Amino acid sequence: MANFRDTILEGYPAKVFKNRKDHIVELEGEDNPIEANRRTVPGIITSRGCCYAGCKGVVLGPIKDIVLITHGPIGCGYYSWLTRRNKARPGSNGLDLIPYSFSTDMQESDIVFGGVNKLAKAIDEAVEIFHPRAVFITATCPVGLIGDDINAVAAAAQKRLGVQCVAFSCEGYKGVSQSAGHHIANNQFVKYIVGTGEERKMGKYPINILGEYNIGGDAWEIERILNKIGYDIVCTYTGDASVDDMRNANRAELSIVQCHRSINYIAEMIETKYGVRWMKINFIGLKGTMESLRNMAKFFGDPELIERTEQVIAEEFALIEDQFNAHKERLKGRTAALYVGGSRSHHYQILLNDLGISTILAGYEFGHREDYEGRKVLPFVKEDADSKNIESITVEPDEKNYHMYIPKEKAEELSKEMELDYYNGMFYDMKDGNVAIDDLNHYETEMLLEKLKPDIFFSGIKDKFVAQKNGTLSRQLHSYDYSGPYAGFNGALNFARDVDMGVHTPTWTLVEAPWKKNPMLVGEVLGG
Ligand code: CFM
Ligand code: HCA
Repeated sequence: MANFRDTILEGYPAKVFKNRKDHIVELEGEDNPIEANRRTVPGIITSRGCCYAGCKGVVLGPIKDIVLITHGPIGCGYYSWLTRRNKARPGSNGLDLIPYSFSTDMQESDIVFGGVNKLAKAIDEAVEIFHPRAVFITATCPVGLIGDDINAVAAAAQKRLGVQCVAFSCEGYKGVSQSAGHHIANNQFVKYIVGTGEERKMGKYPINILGEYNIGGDAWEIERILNKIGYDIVCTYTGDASVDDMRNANRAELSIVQCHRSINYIAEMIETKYGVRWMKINFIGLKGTMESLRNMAKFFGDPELIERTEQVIAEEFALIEDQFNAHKERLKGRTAALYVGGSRSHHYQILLNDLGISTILAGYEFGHREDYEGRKVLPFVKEDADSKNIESITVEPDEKNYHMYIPKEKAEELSKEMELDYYNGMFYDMKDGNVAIDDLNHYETEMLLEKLKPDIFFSGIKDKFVAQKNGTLSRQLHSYDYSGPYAGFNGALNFARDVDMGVHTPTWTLVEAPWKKNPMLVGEVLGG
């Protein structure tokens, strides 16, 4: 029988075959190159979003004390309004503007005659009513097409109103996915936000949490654990974030990076500009959480912190262990397929593994090659190698970057020594014979459900019901289906409970896919 990859590819006409063949990989051995971060075939039903979604919705969306204006027709603002479940509550300045959707609601006349006056008026109105700590303006496709100069509008408004106004030229059509939007947001942060904060007294072990967006309350659970250990959290980018805290990111000693895809740029830029070192961590899964906490303590190298970390790990684990194991007992041996943006398809394999569930297929919507294949980097290597935890390691540094590329064998040897295995891509946690698919489309989704028959399909809203109607349990790994948090110790238990309920609900005995009863018409590709 043809293998799964061939079975998928057989269904494609020649041109599509040529495009898709390198995006689908059956893993074998060490070296598994995959095509990623490329333009989607027009007409294929992709689950990807756009540049505006990555900038406005993902990176800027969770900041609670700014007015975030969508300059464009109302749909873009409306469909990115509260769908991501990035939770927030008012901070010390009392502001939480997350429930609002601000848009200039561009009409035909604005497209023809220009929308800058309407935008300026919208900024005036919003500042007068809401008194935000800053105004961020995001561009949608027509803004770039008609040439509205949002940077000039922002500069004039800032002068007029005395409130910081920053423009983000994240027109939806830029790049090939959300990923371009992340990069644009990161660039503006470094240019206009980081390093503009008021001096504040720093506590012990000051850190930034980067790439954590508080979906379903994840950041709150991570912060709870870190506070308990004794870290001073300077700011979070950008879950439940205050822009004024974000301004002080340069004052931390370490940035921990949860989602690498959306925020790696800023981690590196803050390090280059201000010398704040960064470390990739993962608070999804028990093993991930424990290892991350230990690596952080090791970075600071203080014996007191190392001891306190072990204490908190033991305490937290003891609180959930019995219940977690009870769920594990009911779940182990199941199989899963995962398809999420650019980070979770890797992280959740670690939590599933804690539960004895193996991942047979995984893919990213917009991950880059390094998110799959890994990027062999060594953190904290400076020319003078002054870091506390690498005294015994000498490596030739490259010209500029402390996070250097080094030979693979050397990287593996060193990362073993330092117990830092989070610089690996998703393939590191997958086995031979597992399948990886980049930018999975709906035809491929149906094929995977039919041929690989995973017990659970973890993905997003666009394919959820394809799986459910097929009789396969679906859980959303973007929004957590109204549940969460899933990060940290309590999050792992919530996840185990939700998956256990989903797998064992008696509903499945009552569901029969319509095509199991009645024959259906099957389309045929002509000229393929
Ligand atoms: Fe990072 Fe994210 Fe993800 Fe992402 Fe997203 Fe998201 Fe995601 Mo949806 S920032 S890459 S652009 S972890 S919104 S919180 S769930 S696709 S895997
Ligand atoms: C986005 C946001 C999204 C979409 C989720 C989904 C999110 O990419 O614009 O498709 O279910 O997490 O809210 O990724």
